[in-house]
Amino acid sequence: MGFPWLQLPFLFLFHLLFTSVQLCQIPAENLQLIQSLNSELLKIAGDGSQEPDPSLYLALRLSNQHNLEKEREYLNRLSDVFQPQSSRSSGIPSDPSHRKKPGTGELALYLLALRAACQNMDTPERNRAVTQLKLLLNREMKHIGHKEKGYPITNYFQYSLGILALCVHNKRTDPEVIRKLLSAEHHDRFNHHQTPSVDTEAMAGLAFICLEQTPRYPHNLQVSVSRAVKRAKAKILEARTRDGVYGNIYSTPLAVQFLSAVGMRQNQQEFSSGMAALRQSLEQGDFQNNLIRSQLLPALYCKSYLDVASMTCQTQTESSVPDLSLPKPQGIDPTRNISIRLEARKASQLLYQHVVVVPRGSSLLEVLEAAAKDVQQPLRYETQKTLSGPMLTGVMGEKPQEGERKYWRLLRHPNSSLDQGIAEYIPQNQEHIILKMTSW
Ligand code: B12
Ligand SMILES: *[C@@H]1O[C@H](CO)[C@@H](O)[C@H](O)[C@H]1NC(C)=O
Ligand SMILES: *[C@@H]1O[C@H](CO)[C@@H](O)[C@H](O)[C@H]1NC(C)=O
Repeated sequence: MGFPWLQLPFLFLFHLLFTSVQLCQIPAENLQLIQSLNSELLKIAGDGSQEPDPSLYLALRLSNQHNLEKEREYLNRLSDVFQPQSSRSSGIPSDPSHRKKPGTGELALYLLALRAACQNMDTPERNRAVTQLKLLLNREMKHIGHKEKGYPITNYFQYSLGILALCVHNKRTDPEVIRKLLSAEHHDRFNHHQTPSVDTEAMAGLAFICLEQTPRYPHNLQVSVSRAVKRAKAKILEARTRDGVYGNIYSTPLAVQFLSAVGMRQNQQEFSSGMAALRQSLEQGDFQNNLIRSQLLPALYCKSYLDVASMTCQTQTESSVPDLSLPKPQGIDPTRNISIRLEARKASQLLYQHVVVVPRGSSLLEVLEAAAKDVQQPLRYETQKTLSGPMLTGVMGEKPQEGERKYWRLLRHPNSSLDQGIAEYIPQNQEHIILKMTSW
């Protein structure tokens, strides 16, 4: 006992290590499930026919297990799409018309991805990407306007992602941009069709925690940021349902990410019940959407997008991800047909109504496809590719005008809003689906 003063810090460190391991303990029976999720995300990353998605890369980086080779390849593909000038591989100068013009959210996700890869940001192109994001955020801010009467060009979810991305890179954001988000949060402006969006609250909350942890703004702004973190936490906890879900099951991954970032742990009931709900839904095969899956994986490891800020890549080691698969929905049953009543409305106008016959297990998208093939009464519709999958953008030639805050909402008669998109939702026999042009 020569140096008794040395023991205390050691004990403290030991305690810290020990508890931090314990605080995100994954029950053995769930581990395989989570590894299956990881494995499926890696398979998608390896599929060259799909456009690379920065949120998928983020998920792989925030996992506890790594296939470093595949992650590196995926990062290269991402850079080729987002910053083709840097393409080292082909040697062919990239066609500027093929260059992606990412919006606020996508650019923010790409910058988060670069941080998750511990990439050196001190290159002209990467600096340009940061400047570009600042520019986009400024445009969004101007669009919101004075007294926060307006809205961002995209939405507050992407606006928050942008602030978060600059923050994890330790880049300065215009304080006025931050103030607008604070004010919107304070005045409950994160609503999509009258219901508060837990996803947006969580993303804004992550941005606020990041700003709180890297104080560099005027004192009064920092005070407001800390208050906003507390408010976001209270609102998210309040959105908890009896099943332990925050908002709906698809906003729960980001809600749990936020709660992790704000310091909640498994030994707190509100947190562990959210986690249990996620695992159970994963087991039931409820998570079919790849974007949501990529928001889910970090949550299951008690991590959040904020954790990329402190990512140290040297300590990550290769650990083979077992080749596993998640449970799938039953799939199409060609031996049984079902009928779906489909209708499309714009205000009081009925644009389309028909009963469509499809094999059981068909997705809503397959119902639309079948309806389009009907000779007597063909449905006309359009979709657009997004990171979340195909979005329904037009029905019978009706599309929201550019800049108009309207969309084709998916409903089940009489008025329940679907919580999945056309590619994932599986209607049951005799269901009555309404496509309704709605403001948001
Ligand atoms: C903002 C938002 C909207 C806005 C988007 C408009 C806009 N210009 O911003 C509005 C209100 C229109 C909307 C609509 C819908 N949404 Co929404 N939306 C979001 C939110 C909060 C952020 C999306 C975003 O900006 N992402 C960031 C950028 C970088 O990614 P992106 O792919 O480029 O973003 C575009 C797409 O996400 C698209 N989009 C938005 N929602 C959806 C849903 C689906 C299924 C698809 C394919 C595309 C899509 O709009 C974005 C902007 O153009 C997410 C939350 C989340 N956790 O991701 C929910 C979320 C993606 N939406 C969801 C749902 C269910 C819908 C609807 C199907 C609801 C309905 N019953 O009609 C509709 C889509 C219907 C259709 N026509 O296909 C779910 C999806 C769950 C799942 N299982 O996949 C989420 C996760 C919310 C939730 N927790 O329930 N949404
Ligand atoms: C299902 O419907 C299609 C189209 O109407 C028809 O061709 C097919 O024979 C039906 N299948 C069954 C099993 O009834
Ligand atoms: C749906 O309609 C019922 C009956 O008209 C009503 O009581 C309920 O509030 C409505 N729900 C929503 C989400 O609009």
